[in-house]
Amino acid sequence: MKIEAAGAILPRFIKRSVPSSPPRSRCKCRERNLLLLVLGTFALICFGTIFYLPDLGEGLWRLERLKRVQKRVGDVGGDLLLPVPPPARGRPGAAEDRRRLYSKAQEAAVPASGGSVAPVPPDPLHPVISGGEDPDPVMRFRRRKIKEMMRHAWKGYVTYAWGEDELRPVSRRGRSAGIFGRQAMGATIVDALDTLLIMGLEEEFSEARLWVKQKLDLAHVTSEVSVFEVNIRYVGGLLACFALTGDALFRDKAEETARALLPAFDTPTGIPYAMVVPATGRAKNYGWASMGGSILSEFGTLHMEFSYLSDVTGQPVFREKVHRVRDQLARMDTPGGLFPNYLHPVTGDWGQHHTSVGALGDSFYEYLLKEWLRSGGDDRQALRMFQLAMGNITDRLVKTSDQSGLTFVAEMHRERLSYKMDHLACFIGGLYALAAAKDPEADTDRYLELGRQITATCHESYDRTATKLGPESFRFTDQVEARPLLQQEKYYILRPEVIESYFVLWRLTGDPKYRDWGWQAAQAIEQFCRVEAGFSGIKDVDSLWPEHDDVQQSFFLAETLKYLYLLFSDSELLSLDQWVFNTEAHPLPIRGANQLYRQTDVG
Ligand code: DMJ
Repeated sequence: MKIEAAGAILPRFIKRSVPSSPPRSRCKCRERNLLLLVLGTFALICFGTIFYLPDLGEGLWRLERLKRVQKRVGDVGGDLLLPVPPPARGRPGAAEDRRRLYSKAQEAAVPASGGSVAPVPPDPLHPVISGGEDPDPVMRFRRRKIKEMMRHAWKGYVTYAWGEDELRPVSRRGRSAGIFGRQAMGATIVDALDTLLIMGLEEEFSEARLWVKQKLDLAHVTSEVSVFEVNIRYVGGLLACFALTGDALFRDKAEETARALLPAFDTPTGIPYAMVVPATGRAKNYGWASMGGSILSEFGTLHMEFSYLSDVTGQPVFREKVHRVRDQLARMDTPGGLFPNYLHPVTGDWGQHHTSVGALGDSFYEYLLKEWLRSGGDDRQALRMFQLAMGNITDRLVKTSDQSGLTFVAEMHRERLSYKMDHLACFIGGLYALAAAKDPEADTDRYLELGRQITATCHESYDRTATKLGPESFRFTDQVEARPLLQQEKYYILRPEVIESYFVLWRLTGDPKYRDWGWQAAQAIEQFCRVEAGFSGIKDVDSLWPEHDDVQQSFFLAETLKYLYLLFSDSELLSLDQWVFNTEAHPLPIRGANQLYRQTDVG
């Protein structure tokens, strides 16, 4: 407020003194007084800012606000208001692709929150897996705030739902998620483990590890669990912890859990069923999925974890299963070059011709590129399929809206386009950018630009709501752009995909606007989703008093908070040159590029 007042004084002072030309002595005296007043105000603010800096809370919130105001007042003394953040240290640049992308981004970027970026080669021998503070005090403050949010989410879960799958933060009880069977299987514990570790929450990590050691036993669950969900959250989470710590407990639990899923693969095609009862091996598909079909985003999202598991256990069975799935897919004709979302595991026929990078399709595309990366470039089949699939998606599904010129990815239903994007589909902005950086044959400029534009569209989907949180789906019609059309599209369940793309784009381009967008989202989550016992999804992103859905999804701790934390960390922390994130944000090491790969030759 003081700064706004100062900003208002300056122009008035200049205006009054010039045209009226008062007597020299009076003018001088008034000038001196005003000047003293302005300088005094600036000195007070600077002193106040510095004084409050060590006091993590208030002072830095104020710094945030000051910074915003500074942006607004522009040149009028702006530099005096805030200390210039120290230059960023050690932004990695070992990979040539990264350097190329980075300098391109620098040309285009309009710095919004300061902090220059100087490429310095990372040390490949010492992957940074915790710490990683950013030199910019604003980023350090934001990161501390995200860590506090993680503590709050965790505490609520520990207090009211320990051992259950998820927390109901409003009614303060546990929630058994169904996708993990009827028994409580501690999904939040396993999903959150690596976030706790990366954030340096050691006590919390230790209590979580103890639960894994004493209680985690998916192999004996007597009800149906989702093969996909168990893989990405449990197997992925445990493997990430094994890589990060070298603690064999995590590897052994990952193996035990993945073994419990293997009966689902016993089909004529090798395409697994969606659900399995671990204790009996009975497997089946969802009744609603196109005539008993398996789902592309589910059976196509196993490769990273299963292949890595084979490498660290020396047991080839896991890799064999997923390679069979891939070989089956690679043999099939794709209608119009697009992969339909359903495939029958017995007949090997496609189901309904519905293609989407949102629900039912999304992470299949993600894993094609990422498994090629994770395998250190070994899995060429994955890269080839990625190039083909994304080439056709880019040609046929990427569209631009009429009024605002927003780029989005449409869906295809039979031969008809549907101009709708799911929140889930927003990961694709980051994926385009990753392909631009890593795929040697990608059209770098085009893919990077698509990554930027689609991410900007997803940001619009947040910015155009009352809460500044994005809806579950948004549309592009004559009436609306990047807005939900139906009431049932308006909910936000703490999903990560938009923030995930901000994170990837920030890492690959260095454009500070992604950090600002991430911070906007974090503040909105804090304002509308935080409740006394944790964080809850909301039912209407357009209501300023939204009703809570009373679920704290485990992916909020695994993904949303982790990506936010990394967004405000130094880029050396879990460098994208050494790690690749599975679809649940669990970091897996890149073979040949990461000392923590921990391959075993046994078996
Ligand atoms: C997560 O479990 C994963 O990101 C998955 O790939 C998609 N859905 C949720 C988050 O929205």
